[in-house]
Amino acid sequence: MNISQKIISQHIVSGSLKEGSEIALRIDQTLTQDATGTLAYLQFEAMGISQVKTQLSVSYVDHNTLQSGFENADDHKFLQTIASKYGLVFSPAGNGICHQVHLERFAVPGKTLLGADSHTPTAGGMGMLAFGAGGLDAACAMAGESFFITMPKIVGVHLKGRLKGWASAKDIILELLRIKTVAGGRGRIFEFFGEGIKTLSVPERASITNMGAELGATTSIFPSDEITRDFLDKQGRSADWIELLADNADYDEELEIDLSALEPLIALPHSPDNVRKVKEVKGIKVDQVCVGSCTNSSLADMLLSAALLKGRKAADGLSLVISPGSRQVLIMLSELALADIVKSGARILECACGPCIGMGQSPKSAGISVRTFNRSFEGRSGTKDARVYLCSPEAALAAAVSGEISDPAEVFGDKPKIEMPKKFFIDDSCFHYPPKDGSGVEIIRGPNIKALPEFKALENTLRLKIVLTVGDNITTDHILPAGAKVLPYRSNLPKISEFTFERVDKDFAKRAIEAGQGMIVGGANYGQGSSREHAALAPRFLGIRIVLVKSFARIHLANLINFGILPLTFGDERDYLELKQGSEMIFEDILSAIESGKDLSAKTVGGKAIKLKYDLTPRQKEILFAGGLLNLIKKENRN
Ligand code: MIC
Ligand code: SF4
Repeated sequence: MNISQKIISQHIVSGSLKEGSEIALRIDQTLTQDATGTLAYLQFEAMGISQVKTQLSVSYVDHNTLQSGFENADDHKFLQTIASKYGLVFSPAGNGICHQVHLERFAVPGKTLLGADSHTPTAGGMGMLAFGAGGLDAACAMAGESFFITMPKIVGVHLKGRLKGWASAKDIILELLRIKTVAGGRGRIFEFFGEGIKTLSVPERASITNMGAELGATTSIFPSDEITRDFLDKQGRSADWIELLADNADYDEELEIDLSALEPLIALPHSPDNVRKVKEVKGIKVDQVCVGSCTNSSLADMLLSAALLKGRKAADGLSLVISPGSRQVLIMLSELALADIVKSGARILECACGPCIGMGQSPKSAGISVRTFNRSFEGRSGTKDARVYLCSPEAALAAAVSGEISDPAEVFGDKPKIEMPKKFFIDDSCFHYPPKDGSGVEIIRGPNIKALPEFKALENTLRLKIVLTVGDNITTDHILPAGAKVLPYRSNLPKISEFTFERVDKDFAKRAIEAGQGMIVGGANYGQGSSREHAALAPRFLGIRIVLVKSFARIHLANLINFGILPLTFGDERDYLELKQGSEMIFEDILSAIESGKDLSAKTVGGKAIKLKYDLTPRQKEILFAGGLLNLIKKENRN
């Protein structure tokens, strides 16, 4: 078996390993972050369970760390107290980005991890089968429920040779994005093998599996080998190591990347798959450079940054910001080389997501920002007309020093060799561990924490206004933006709903409310990007009952179903052009048709029949008929 099959077969509760069949998996660990966690825990609480049932569940605060009002601080306190009550480890603001910290302190090869964040597959760099999901799915896993997915195709990515010159691990995943695009990973696990993997450290592997999320992949994974063992030894966690290797390289699909042929790459605005060679776009003037995020904030990334900045200055007028990924990284960097970074004129940010999620550091109007991050969607930086480029720390710092996109070899000459310390600095005293019995802990809820409304189930016959028509590759950042202005309302659904589709059409929320009940029409890969369930919940709150598109991204599709929105696709994609914003569609006997597995169609008001498709498992149908997963769980608990 390959390693994905091995871990799946050890965790499978129902279903078979046959591609396309629905499988239920036992989840060993969960993680949440503060922007998704507040809702996840409100939902967990509603399930009426006294303790989490996983081997380990960690609640991180890393997204909404700016406290420019009481809202985020309220959320932090809520998260801390609810973690103590239900038996979770709590990682407060300042400890670092969930994925980086989890890799360092908690990820275990061979186990399963479900995280309420789309970049949870970062732990795949450690040989863990790690999935991103909505907060409600994470809450269910904490309650001991299985996680349901459609058995993906396993793609074997053969890494040949070794990286040369200035090419880096980031360029491997950028190359994969160039080949496969942001939709190319749907329904697939990317499993890496070949002699090339032996040249990559765990944090390098994690940069690759992290950005597998941008392929739309179910997850990505590396074997657990001697390199993994070395990383765990240095983290004082030798006992967590197991060897996990593929017995044979038998994959549903295969592709090959010759590492020795790679050179520095860069994704141009506004999509992570818009990849070119750095050389091809050199000379573009740059206003801001950001190094960090869960993709590139490991100690190795930071030490390399320090080595490149030593004795150099950030270009005149350019803003250089650096965010180490964790407290561990920052402590070690400060002992080894932080001064070299500070002397260059760089600004050091706290160990958090920061600029990656628009929590500060928005570029100037029409600014050009070069970032080591994983997403560059329009407006995500907080500046609507900014242009964000994605690349490795090497290429980003070449831009920082020269003031324009540049070939690192021309700016720095030969690449310096980074000496990694023999041991990491270990101090877990900044985590809050739960008491043995949390029943007496009082959960503190500030005024920003609002209870979730109850949602009614779908009706059999519906007349819905098309409140919005959008094109291909709509991201969850389009549907429900993040950033310093919106993020503080992640635990306040009525308020955050006002921002739905704000960047696409600022009247959307108003029109949806006026329509009473409505629908959205979209193109291919609808809902790519983040796992935020607010992108399903907020439209539902505004009365959206159906989303009809050419195709969906995995996590968003699951979130729509979880909140009782019916996801449909076109039977004939040419009909997409027939459906105009503002017109109405009539759906008759939809539930009975779906229940009995019959063909589905709807009519426009003009009388044209539109063929529709639905691809729902029996369990997903049950969720939809109940009006959402939480309704279903409550119903099951009552029975
Ligand atoms: C992101 O990178 O978009 C986020 C913010 O980490 C999200 C989660 C969220 O929206 O809270 C993700 O990747 O899932
Ligand atoms: Fe945080 Fe950015 Fe990573 Fe999302 S992608 S977890 S916002 S650092």
